[in-house]
Amino acid sequence: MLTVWGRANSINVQKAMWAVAELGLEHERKDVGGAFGGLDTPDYLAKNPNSRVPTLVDGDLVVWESNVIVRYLAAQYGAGTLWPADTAVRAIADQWMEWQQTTLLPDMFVVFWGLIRTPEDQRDMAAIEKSAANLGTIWQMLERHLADRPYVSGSEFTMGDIPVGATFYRYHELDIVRPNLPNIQKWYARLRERPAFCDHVMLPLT
Ligand SMILES: N[C@@H](CCC(=O)N[C@@H](CS)C(=O)NCC(=O)O)C(=O)O
Repeated sequence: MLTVWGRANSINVQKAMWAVAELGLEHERKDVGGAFGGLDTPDYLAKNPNSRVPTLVDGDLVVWESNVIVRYLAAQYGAGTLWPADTAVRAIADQWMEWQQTTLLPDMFVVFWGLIRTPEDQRDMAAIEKSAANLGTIWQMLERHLADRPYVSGSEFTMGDIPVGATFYRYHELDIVRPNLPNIQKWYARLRERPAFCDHVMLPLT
């Protein structure tokens, strides 16, 4: 049985859990991180010296970094579904997974932490508004990409939808100014039809 270590309100844990649920894998999730603590114990550090969540344990394999966990689960258990058989399709899925970490995340971090996890009187609203404006531009890239395909890597839902899908949920829920993103909204409606997305990602922002 798989074990996912990490609190349910972490976006990085949510990506792993969304993949686990899409694949219907028997699993347990153990609460660590955030208010649960436990990331600096010798036992946890032996599994994850990066002292972050999530960590996946699958038999003898211990692996961390959320997008790597999603890729591993897809490759190991989702050949032809989450893990596209066609390497060209897989490259596009991979591309948007990397984009989520390298391009979306920095500004998402500023806005999410600023508005959700920082007391109102300590917020740097200038930084939050600047990052929110940047995000409006950044999301337009995916908006254009989705103009002629229903999912991130083409005609089918794959691992490529998971990191950006989890991030878009948060972006959509935040109290910020957003541009009109009709293609993304149609894709987001498709994601909301997936029970795994609703159960593991569409949680209150805390
Ligand atoms: N690049 C890592 C980042 C992991 C990370 O920063 N996780 C956050 C939660 S989203 C964390 O562990 N924070 C400390 C905590 O939960 O106590 C990944 O994608 O897995």
